[in-house]
Amino acid sequence: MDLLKEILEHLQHGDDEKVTALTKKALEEKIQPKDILDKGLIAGMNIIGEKYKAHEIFLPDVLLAAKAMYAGMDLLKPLFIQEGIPTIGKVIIGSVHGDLHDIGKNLVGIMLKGAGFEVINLGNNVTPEKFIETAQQENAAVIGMSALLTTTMPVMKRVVDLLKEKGLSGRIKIIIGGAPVSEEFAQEIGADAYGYDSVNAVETVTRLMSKSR
Ligand code: B1M
Repeated sequence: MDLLKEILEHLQHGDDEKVTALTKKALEEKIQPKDILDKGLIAGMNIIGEKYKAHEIFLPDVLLAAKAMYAGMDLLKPLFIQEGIPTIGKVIIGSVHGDLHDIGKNLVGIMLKGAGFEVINLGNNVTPEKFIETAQQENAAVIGMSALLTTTMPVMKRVVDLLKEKGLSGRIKIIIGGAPVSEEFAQEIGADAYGYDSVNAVETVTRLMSKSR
């Protein structure tokens, strides 16, 4: 079995030690970190999502798989983040209030850091007020919000509205993302942009930054 397939399998079994060992081995064999992430870790997590949806597995299984995903990501993280590059702008990121999913959002944070942005990661379950207060205090150019639940998507609109109420629209740009979110939803709520994955989020934030200068 090839290494990436093995990572995908062991991630599904929630075996973080095996995932760590295999990720190390894949790096030693010069497999690209992006391939380890996409074809091993994310692919495994997607299968977990399908199985969970089909009631073939339960929440504890998903949690264990998420732990294994983080074990692999910890090794890849430094490779995506080049040390010492000057920051090209500040971005506040977080998963919206009510949402505890943070794997995708953290991935977006890692990629943004790797691209030279200063990233302030507020974690998960972040209130609209917290997003905006922090962006103001830190003089950030962009707020990035993530939602994985259809029930938490409306929080994104509250942030957009609050920013408008405070007269900050345009000065602070908003990008949203997460599996149930779409370009149409971003337009509907008045967000500045939608990012469909972590690579696209970097391209989009770069575009937003150049507009806000
Ligand atoms: Co939950 N969960 N979960 N879960 N979970 C989903 C999202 C779900 C689709 C599973 C399913 O039913 N098939 C479903 C949501 C259904 C819906 O709303 N329509 C669901 C549910 C129902 C729940 C609970 C309600 C279950 C329960 O308690 N009964 C509960 C809610 C908790 C809460 O948030 N309040 C819950 C809990 C959990 C765990 C805690 C067990 C765990 C989260 C652990 C963690 O994050 N630390 C978990 C997980 C892991 C998942 C699945 C299986 C995987 C999510 C993930 O990490 N994907 C998920 C099923 C699925 O999505 N296939 C599911 C990998 C990650 C890399 O992808 O996050 O999409 P993703 O991020 C991508 C893009 O979306 C994008 O870039 C990333 C990289 O490509 N992106 C952005 C994300 N944010 C972005 C921001 C941007 C730009 C791009 O700009 C700022």
